[in-house]
Amino acid sequence: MHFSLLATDKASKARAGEIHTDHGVIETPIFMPVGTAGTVKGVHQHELNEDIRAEIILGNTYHLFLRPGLEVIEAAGGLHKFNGWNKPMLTDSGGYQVYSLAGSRKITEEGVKFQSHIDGSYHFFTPERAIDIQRTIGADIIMAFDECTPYPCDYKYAKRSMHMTHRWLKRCMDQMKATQPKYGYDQVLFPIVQGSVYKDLRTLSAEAISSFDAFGNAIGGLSVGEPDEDLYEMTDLVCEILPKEKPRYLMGVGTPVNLLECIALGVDMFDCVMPSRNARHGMLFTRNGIINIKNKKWYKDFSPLDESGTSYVDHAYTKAYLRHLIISKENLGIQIATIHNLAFYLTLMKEARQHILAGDFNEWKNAMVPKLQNRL
Ligand code: PRF
Repeated sequence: MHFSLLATDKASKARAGEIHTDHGVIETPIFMPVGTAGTVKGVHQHELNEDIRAEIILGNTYHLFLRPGLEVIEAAGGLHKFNGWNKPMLTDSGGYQVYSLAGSRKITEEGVKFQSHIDGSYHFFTPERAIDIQRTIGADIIMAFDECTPYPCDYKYAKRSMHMTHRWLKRCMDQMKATQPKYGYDQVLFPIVQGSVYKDLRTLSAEAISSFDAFGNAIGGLSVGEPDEDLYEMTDLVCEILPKEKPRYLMGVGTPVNLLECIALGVDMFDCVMPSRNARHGMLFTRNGIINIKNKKWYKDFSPLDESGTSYVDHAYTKAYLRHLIISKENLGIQIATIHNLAFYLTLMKEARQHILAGDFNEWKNAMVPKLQNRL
C-alpha cells in the first residue's frame, strides 16, 4: 500500500492525493460512508458503487464482533467476501463505540471491560485484541485502540487518557508486527491523536503519534460537542505537526461545511453518520442548502428531488413524493434520502479535489460555504 500526494493548494493547506490499496485506489480528499454492521443502512453495494460512487466504506469492530461474530466473518473469508463489497474498507477499533454505546464499561491500563448493548453480555477489549479482531474482519485500513474523551473534559483527565492512548498505541503497533493479514492482502494501521481541546496536549499527542511512523494518521476526540471554532483550531494545530507525506483522517466529522473547512486545513479523509442518519429523518443536503423534506412547503412540489444532484434518485423522484414516503415512514423514502445525501457528500469531495488540482480550491470553498448553510 502507498499514498501519493499529487497537489497542495496555494491559498490554503488543502491536498489532493491517492491511497493505493490491494482493493483499489482511493482518491483524496474522500468521504467514507459509514457501514457500521457491514452495511451502509438501506443501500445496496451496487448503489454504493455505481450511484454514490463510494471508494471506501467503514465498518465497526464493536458491532461486527458482537454480531455476527468473528467465527462467521472468518468462515466467510473476511468482511469483503461476507458483504460483497470488493473495494477498500476501514474498520474503527471499538475505541469510540465502547464509550458511546456499551451498557457499562470499565477502563483500566490493560483495556476496557464493557457490556454489550445487544444482550448485556460482558466482553474485554485490549489493544492487542482490537488488532486481532480487525485482522479477522480484514479491512484494508484498521484503527488503533484509543480512548475518545468526552466534551467537556477536564485537563487532568484528558492528559491521563491521552498518555494511556499513546501506551495503547505502542501495544497496537507491536501486535501489528507480531501478526499477519489473514486473507492475503495488506492491512495498515492508523494511530489516533487525542488531547481534547487543549493545545499543549494536542501538540504533544500529534508529535508522539507522528514518531510511530505509521502508514497514515487520524485525529480523534473531536466532533463530540465542542464549538466549530475548537474543531478547526485543534485540526489546524494537529495537521501542522502530522507528516505531510501521509494521509490524515479526521474521525466522525461532519457537516458539508466542516468537511470543506477541514480539507482547507489539510485533512484527506472523513467519515460521519450525518448524511445517512439525518437522511432517515428527512434532512437533505444540497449545494444550495439544507432541506427538511417533511416541511409542508414541499407537499405539492413536483420538481426533481435535486436538480443539481448527481445520483439517479435526484432525477427519478420528486420532492413531494419523497416527503410523502418519509412522512409515511416507508423504507423506500429512507433509501432515496440516504442515496441522495451520500452521493452529495461524495460529489462535494470530488469537486473539492478537482479544484485543488486546478489550483482554485480556496476561492471555490469560500463561495460554497455560505450556500451550504442556507435553510431551504
Ligand atoms: N476514536 C475512535 N473512533 C472515533 C473517534 C475517536 O476519537 C471519533 C471522534 N469523534 C469518531 N470515531 N476510535
